[in-house]
Amino acid sequence: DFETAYARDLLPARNAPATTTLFLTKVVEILCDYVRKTYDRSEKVVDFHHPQDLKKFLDLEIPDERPETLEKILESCRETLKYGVKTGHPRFFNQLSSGMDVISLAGEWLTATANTNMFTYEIAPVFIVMEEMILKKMREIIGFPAKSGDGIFSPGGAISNLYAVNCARYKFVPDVKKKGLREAPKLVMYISEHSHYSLKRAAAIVGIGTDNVYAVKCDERGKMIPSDLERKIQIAKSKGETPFFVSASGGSTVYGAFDPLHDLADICQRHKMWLHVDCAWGGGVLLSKKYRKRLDGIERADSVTWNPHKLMGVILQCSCLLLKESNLLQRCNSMCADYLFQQDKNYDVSYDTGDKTIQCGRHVDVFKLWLMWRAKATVGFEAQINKCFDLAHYMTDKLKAREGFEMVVDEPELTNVCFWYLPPSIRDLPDGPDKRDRLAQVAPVVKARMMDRGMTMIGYQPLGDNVNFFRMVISNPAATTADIDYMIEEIERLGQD
Ligand code: ABU
Repeated sequence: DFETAYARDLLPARNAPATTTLFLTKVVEILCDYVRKTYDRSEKVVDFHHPQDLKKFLDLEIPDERPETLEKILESCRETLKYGVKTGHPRFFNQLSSGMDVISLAGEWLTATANTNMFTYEIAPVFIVMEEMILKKMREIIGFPAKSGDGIFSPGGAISNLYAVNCARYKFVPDVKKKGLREAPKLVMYISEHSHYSLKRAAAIVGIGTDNVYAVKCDERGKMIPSDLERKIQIAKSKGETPFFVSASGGSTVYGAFDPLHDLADICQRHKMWLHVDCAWGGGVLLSKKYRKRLDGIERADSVTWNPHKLMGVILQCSCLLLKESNLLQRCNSMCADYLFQQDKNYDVSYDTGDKTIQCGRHVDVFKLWLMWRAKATVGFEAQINKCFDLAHYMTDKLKAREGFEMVVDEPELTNVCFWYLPPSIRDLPDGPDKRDRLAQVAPVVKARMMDRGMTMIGYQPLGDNVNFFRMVISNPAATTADIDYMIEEIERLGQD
């Protein structure tokens, strides 16, 4: 009877295994109920409430004296899931990461049960050898040389990008690790105007400074223009600056654009600069024979960010930084703390990955990917990714043929479908500031109404000269053409004047 039982009645209490098993079985029932509802289209994606209301009816209090009963604890589990967002729902199109792969989920549950830390082999032996093996496989898929290279799983694409900037900076000015930036040349780096904001923040964190991050122009499809990069490098050099790093996008965040990697690699080679490819979002295309050419030239990069929790649909979070050069991470980041990384251990201490990270403790992110990859094989990922592309093409064709919709990018290169919805009242207005202002209000209003109904979700944003437009992201293999139709019809319903 959980009404009268408490945490103290569970293991490690005496005679507690049966109660513990029963309690955990109840938790698993709650989780399985949530998984079932996630795939049920009659269920809402979100039961949205504003923070002030949510705080009123959620019981958030932390007791100081009187612990809650196990029944209350189970109730907290139910409540937490009830008011969360079902990011695995087939009608959730809001984010680059979506879906709920059941095997990957099982992997995450196991990982939590193992409750260990990736910093040393001695406490995570199985996960450490898995990580080594998976990173090697990902490097091979990229096309990096087989006999060298390195990598690390990190807490998200932003941190993987930070690793890349930090490693490149170390490679160019190794002294910076000890002496700081005071005696370093004025390093400058290049991103595209559509790059993920984390690259600019990485520059702020490592002391390069955001003023020294130059944004390279993109064409109308969102692809970096190599001649503008070349021009900006020449200008920097003429001012005595030291260009050292270019970040290309392999699937930009909003448009899903792929930068021309061979052209950028030629420029980096000529100017002896580091080429990073941020394909956090689009890295999965490497697994598709049909679409991997989008990333032609990636093998010429020095570093790559690739998030399996995006296009590959692995449960959050799962992000990798892959490097062409061996040992750079260790040289760049090691602090040799001998309370943790003793060099006289009874095993090969190169397997203690903790000293090459910018963290200390590190979550196990590899297992859910390894398990999922085994369960579906590379061909399974390929089929799932190709399906997302098919859906994006289906939606693009539909929008083009439908009155009231206008594409932002005519032919998406990835599975981002960016478009405006023009309600009847503004459709026939002449182009100009008034129409733009009114169009800019459409997406936020429709989105707010959509959140209130809770049956589907899509994102929106402005970009450059383009006022607010919708960004549909298709990365959930559970979605179907009917879900795409539902979204289009929902926008029309909610977008009435
Ligand atoms: N790298 C985070 C991407 C966020 C999103 O658009 O889903």
